[in-house]
This record gives sequence, structure tokens and C-alpha cells, in this order.
Amino acid sequence: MRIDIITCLPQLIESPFNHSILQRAKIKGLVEVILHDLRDYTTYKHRQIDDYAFGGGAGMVLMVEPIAACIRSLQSQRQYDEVIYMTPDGETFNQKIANQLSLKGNLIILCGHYKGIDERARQKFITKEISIGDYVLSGGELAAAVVSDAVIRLIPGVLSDETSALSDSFQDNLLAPPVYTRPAVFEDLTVPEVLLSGHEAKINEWRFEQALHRTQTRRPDLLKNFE
Ligand code: 6GU
Repeated sequence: MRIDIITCLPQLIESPFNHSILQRAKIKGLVEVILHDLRDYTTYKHRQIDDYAFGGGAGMVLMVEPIAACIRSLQSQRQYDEVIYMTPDGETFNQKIANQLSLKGNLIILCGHYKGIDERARQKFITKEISIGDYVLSGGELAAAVVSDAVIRLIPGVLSDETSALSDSFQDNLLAPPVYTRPAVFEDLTVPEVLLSGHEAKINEWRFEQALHRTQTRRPDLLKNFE
């Protein structure tokens, strides 16, 4: 998979891709993440990429031309499956959308900033609009990193069997069960006996019951989608 991220603040999203699982995915050649600085695509003086909103109002709007130039330059080099715009008024991101995106080959993710982007950029280029939840961020960069992380870890080969995405919370609309490691006794707290038993069937049954109980008590809304 190849993900091209367009932003006016590339430094803001560099780090998440250079550590841990996402870094390993890059080194293994399973994903390429390329950051593009929108300012490299403007023809305005002083690398300007935003301007006042027509009709007035507070806040600057990203101009359509640098966005068009950047997306067209990328699209002239390869086919993209989706051109995603990160915006609080997009579809709320979830595991199902992550699963769908993980099957794609090439993605463009455009990060908005300031008061948003010129509506005509959305009309002409954007195929999918994603929000990561009902709260407002200063820009789309952190949201783009969240979406990329959720998608990349689902690409076959990125996770080992041990960390398999199949046992994640939400993958089957159940929250994950509690987990324990050494020591078996910490102060007044012990590890549930069954986990020390070595009885795999019983352990799996216990984990499923715990997952179900957690979901019932914390996120009963998920159970109506339970498969
Ligand atoms: Cl994608 N962008 C911004 N600016 N705020 C958000 C968001 C995106 N998703 C939730 N809040």
C-alpha cells in the first residue's frame, strides 16, 4: 500500500510513522507513506496557500489551486483508489472503514487546516470524507495519523500472529478481555486461576465471557452489531 498525505504541516505527522509497528511495516516494504507539503505546490508569492473567506468571517481557507496542483501531480503518476479529506463533517471513522481501506492499493489523504478548504477542492477531487469523532481538532494531521495507523496495522504481514488484529477490540464488535503478565501475584491482586491452568479451551471460554461482560457493561451499543 502507498499513502500520500498532503498537509501544510508535514512535521506534525512524521513521528508516528517512524516508530514501532508503522516503522516496521515501512521497513518490511508493506507500506510507503509519503508526506507532501502543500506549500511546495503554490504559485503565489511567499508560498501562500490560504486566504480570507469570501463573504467574510474569521479564519483562513486553504486555496483550491495548490490542492489541485498537488493532487493532479500525484494522479498523473499512478491510479488512486480514494482521495480522502480529513474533516469534522465527514463520516465517523470506525473499524469497518479501516478494514475497507486496508484492502486498497494507493490512497491520498488531504489534511485540512485553519477554517477548512475551498469547497471546490472537495467537489473536484475528494472521493471520501472522514472525521475521527465528534470533537474539533486544530487540523486534519493528527486525524490522518490515526486513520493511517488503524489501516496500516491491518495490512497482511504487518502484525505477527501473536499481535494479530483478529483479537483486537472492535474487530468482532466485542471489547478485548483483560490481560495479565508476570508477576502472578502483585500486592493483594492475583491473576485469574484459569489463565495459569494451561487449559486452552477453558482460557478461550473465559476470555470470551470477559469480552462479552466488558462489552455489556461499557459499550452495550456494540452488541446490536455483534456477529
Ligand atoms: Cl478529520 N479534522 C478536524 N479538524 N477535527 C476533527 C476531525 C478531523 N475529526 C474529528 N475532529
